[in-house]
Amino acid sequence: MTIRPILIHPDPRLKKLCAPVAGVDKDIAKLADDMLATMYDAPGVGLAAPQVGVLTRLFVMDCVKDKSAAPQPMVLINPEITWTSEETNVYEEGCLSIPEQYADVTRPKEVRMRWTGLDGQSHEEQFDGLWATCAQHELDHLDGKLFIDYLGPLKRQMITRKMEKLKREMARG
Ligand code: K2U
Ligand code: ZN
Repeated sequence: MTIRPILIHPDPRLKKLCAPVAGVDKDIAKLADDMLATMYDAPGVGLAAPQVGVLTRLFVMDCVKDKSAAPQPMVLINPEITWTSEETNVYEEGCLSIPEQYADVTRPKEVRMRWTGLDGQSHEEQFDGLWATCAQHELDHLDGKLFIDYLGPLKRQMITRKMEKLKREMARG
């Protein structure tokens, strides 16, 4: 497995609509393996393919909070939402592509998703808690949407300017 660099906002690749995965093959399996390694290394609880520069509809997540519990890595290929709860909740979200910036985002409290697994089979599951928030956050990435897109224009612009400054400093080394 390879830890891949994570793109930092603003980057046009983070705003693109990702293409469906045509077939589950060894390249997709390698991408998923690298994304899980990159996610755990960050650390994070989710990661979408466009965040490592691959504009395809795949994300990984593992929202197990108890570090003494066994990890529960999930790979969701061509995921789609099949149901959302009326009830919403607010979570202070972050993003590995927008480091050290956090803001409250309101999303449906529970969500059902259908996807293709690495086994090539169709799966469907209902998520709640952090799993629900993370799954919706990652699916947004596949549609070129970032959590800052739910904020007002001034707050979004302030965060973008901070990231532009960070990228200039990173470029200077
Ligand atoms: O997509 C990403 O950037 C990964 C996020 C996923 C995420 C964002 C907001 C809420 C839940 C998940 C990273 O995991 S951000 C780091 C993090 C870690 C623990 C809890 C929340 C966020
Ligand atoms: Zn994110």
